[in-house]
Amino acid sequence: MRFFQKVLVVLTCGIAIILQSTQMVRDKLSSVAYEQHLRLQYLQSLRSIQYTYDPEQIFRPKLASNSYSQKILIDENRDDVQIGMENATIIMLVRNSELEGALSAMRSLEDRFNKKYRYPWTFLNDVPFTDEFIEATTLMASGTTEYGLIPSEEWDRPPHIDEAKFVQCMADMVEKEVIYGFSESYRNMCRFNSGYFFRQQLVNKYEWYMRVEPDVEYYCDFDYDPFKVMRLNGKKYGFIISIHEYEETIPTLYDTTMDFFELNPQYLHPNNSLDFLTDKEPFPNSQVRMDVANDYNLCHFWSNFEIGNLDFYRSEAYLQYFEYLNQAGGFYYERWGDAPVHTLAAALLLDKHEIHYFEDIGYFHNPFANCPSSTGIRKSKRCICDCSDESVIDVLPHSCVPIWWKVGGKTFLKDKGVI
Ligand SMILES: Nc1nc2c(ncn2[C@@H]2O[C@H](COP(=O)(O)OP(=O)(O)OP(=O)(O)O)[C@@H](O)[C@H]2O)c(=O)[nH]1
Ligand SMILES: [Mg+2]
Repeated sequence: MRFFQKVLVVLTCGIAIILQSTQMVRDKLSSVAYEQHLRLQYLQSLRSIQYTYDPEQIFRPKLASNSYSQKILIDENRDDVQIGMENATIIMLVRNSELEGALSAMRSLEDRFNKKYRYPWTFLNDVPFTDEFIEATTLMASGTTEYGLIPSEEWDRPPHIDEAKFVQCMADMVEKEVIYGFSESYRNMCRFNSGYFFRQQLVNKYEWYMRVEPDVEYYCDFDYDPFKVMRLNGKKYGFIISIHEYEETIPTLYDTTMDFFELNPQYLHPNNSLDFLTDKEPFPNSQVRMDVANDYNLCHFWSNFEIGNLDFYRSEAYLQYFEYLNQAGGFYYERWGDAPVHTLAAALLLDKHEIHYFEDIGYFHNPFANCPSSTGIRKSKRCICDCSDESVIDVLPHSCVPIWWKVGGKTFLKDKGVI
């Protein structure tokens, strides 16, 4: 090759290399600029979400952007209009710190029941709910949600409770290792659930309630509207699990209740369920003996699941009964639970036929469960539960359900054709 030809080849290659690297630099520069542009856009959109986020506009939360869905924000047209026809709400008293358990319980109830009816949820708390709690629970609910702050007079220890006596009683319970004996807030909760949940401003407009607690689980589809079933059948109080209460938490509750009815015999229903409270006959093959100091057998409806009529609690009879207990001070000097209080009231103020055992609803609140015993019901309601599991308490010795069957009568609404 001649000298000039060689120079020409070298020059051409050199120019090509220079051109290519310039292009690469240009590409690189533009991709950096593009990245910066994207980053800026992302930050701006984040900021705008952050600054425009308004708890009042709760249906516009920030959701993950790596979604296959076109819409980054929740569908504005989401339909939360109630379908169920009853004047009812699902109530959860809950702490902000229990958000995860609240969502889990909501998810279970929504999937098994409420998404077909969209009954509204009412959340109650002794401190304001956080935005995080409001946002997450609003998104989990199929219906509307409301959030109430409990007035201090209805939550905190009332002034008529003697401070020194209360401190001493609590110390005694701690020594005896009584369950939750150490906790003042647990006592506040029990008094609130006994006497005030049904008087909250947000609850006043409703006639029916279902109580839900964080971390509970519903094992089966509800294939009917329990509020409607209650109304159509003249029921006022519905339960799932019934067990014996710890005697040390309520040493004087039964006697105080009897004192009340002695003073107010007009409130005692002529067709009451007193036998359910006093039947102490041991179950066949059971070692459980009810050696209680008074006539009460300690049976109570477990109140973490309840479906009830709010007018029952608003009745003069219940309000008077609660106030009598409140003045007696046992919510603080002892550790009266709302479950035995509701039970004694329902058993004595209501006709026994106004109380309903929802045996076909599968349910779990640690450590006990209800799993429908009929195979047909379990299959048709798509239950996920094992009736032989040790948590399933319905006919175990500590269950009071057999006593309820004996006293309240074992009737199935399905047989009557009303479900
Ligand atoms: N806001 C608020 N809610 C409470 C407080 N204490 C209890 N709760 C709620 O009251 C209900 C009953 O309380 P739990 O602690 O579950 O009482 P329990 O069912 O007797 O006992 P566990 O076996 O612990 O479930 C639940 O829904 C709790 O979230 C409290 O101090 N503040
Ligand atoms: Mg609980």
